[in-house]
Amino acid sequence: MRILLQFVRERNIGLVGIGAMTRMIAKAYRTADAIRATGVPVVMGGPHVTELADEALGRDGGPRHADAVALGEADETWPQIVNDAVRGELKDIYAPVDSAGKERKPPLNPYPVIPWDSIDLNQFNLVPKAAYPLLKQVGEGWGTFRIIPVESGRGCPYGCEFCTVTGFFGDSIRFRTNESVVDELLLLKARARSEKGQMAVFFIDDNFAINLKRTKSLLRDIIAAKAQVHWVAQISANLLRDEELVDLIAASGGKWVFIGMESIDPSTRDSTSPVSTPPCSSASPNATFTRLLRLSSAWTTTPPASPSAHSNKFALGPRVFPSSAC
Ligand code: B12
Ligand code: SF4
Repeated sequence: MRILLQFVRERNIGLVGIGAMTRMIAKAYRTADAIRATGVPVVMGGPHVTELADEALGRDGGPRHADAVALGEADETWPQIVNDAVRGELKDIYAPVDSAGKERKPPLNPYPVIPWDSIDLNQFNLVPKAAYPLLKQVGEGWGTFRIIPVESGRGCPYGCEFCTVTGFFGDSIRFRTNESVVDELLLLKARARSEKGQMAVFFIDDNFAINLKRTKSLLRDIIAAKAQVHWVAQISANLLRDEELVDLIAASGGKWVFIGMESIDPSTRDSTSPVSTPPCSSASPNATFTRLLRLSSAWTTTPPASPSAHSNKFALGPRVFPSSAC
């Protein structure tokens, strides 16, 4: 916190934006409180404050943590927030609505160019500082391992009860163009080449193969442009039955796939019904999976009592990451 406050002071920062999921909201509020105490206004956004804007604004009887809250997707409201902050006229709430007051989902086409050639990548490094010297001994380039988030689309049609994604991003999916994703990968690939260290891309779409035709066309374009980087994505199990998709995943640099499952044990799954039946939980692992280099599973609601017992059912021994996203 001390370093952060020093940074805000030394750089003469005039406005701070903080995004947080519910999991980290307490820390986000503490950080916002400390920054506001220095006189710098704080804007908060993300899934938690979108649901509970009154909490962040101190309208629920608790302390106020933010000068303003951006509801939902802020791609188009952010410029307005910055302009209002410059004039010292921040409003409490910014909602992504059109002139008629109807909710507006920002299109992902055109998509902004992210300056990956110059951006500081340290924030994406998963290797703790203390482990640098040890890892460097493993081999050239192992001092850092950066996982870079890249989105190719937003939205999910399934609306599972426990998940915020459909409510937040909508039930129709917006995609970036293949060209825009390929160009971003080419930038990252060039950066990885110019620096020592390991780098992989995490396609943060909730279901990267939700539209099979589009995903295959994107993967083909990645291969054709030689834009392959090592990548990770979340894909529902039913879609991975498609052999051609798995071939394209491998050829385009895909190394790990997160598969969301309520449980691979029907008795555990039944005990959670009718909480949800996401498509990601409806298929069981088949032979296609064994062709992926790594397999990770994410139980969408209830991790089985004994993950190791279930893991034995996979040929490659998956790692277990309990998670609510597919
Ligand atoms: C990628 C991802 C992860 C990755 C993050 C990797 C990384 N380095 O980015 C990993 C795997 C680590 C992860 C972990 C977890 N995740 Co997660 N994750 C996601 C996912 C799939 C994408 C996030 C994303 O980048 N979205 C795309 C961007 C564009 O959207 P965004 O972040 O929401 O930002 C927009 C707005 O929210 C807003 N905004 C956001 N921040 C700010 C800030 C300001 C100032 C402003 C103005 C606007 C603004 O504007 C943005 C542009 O429109 C989302 C689901 C989703 N589709 O969003 C879940 C999601 C965020 N995760 C979720 C959860 C629950 C978790 C875990 C708690 C799961 C678990 N049980 O362990 C952990 C927590 C990790 C932690 N550190 O504590 C929930 C959060 C729900 C909630 N109420 O907060 C989500 C929404 C999924 C769900 N099932 O509902 N996650
Ligand atoms: S759990 Fe997965 S399938 Fe269900 S709404 Fe969330 S992202 Fe969509």
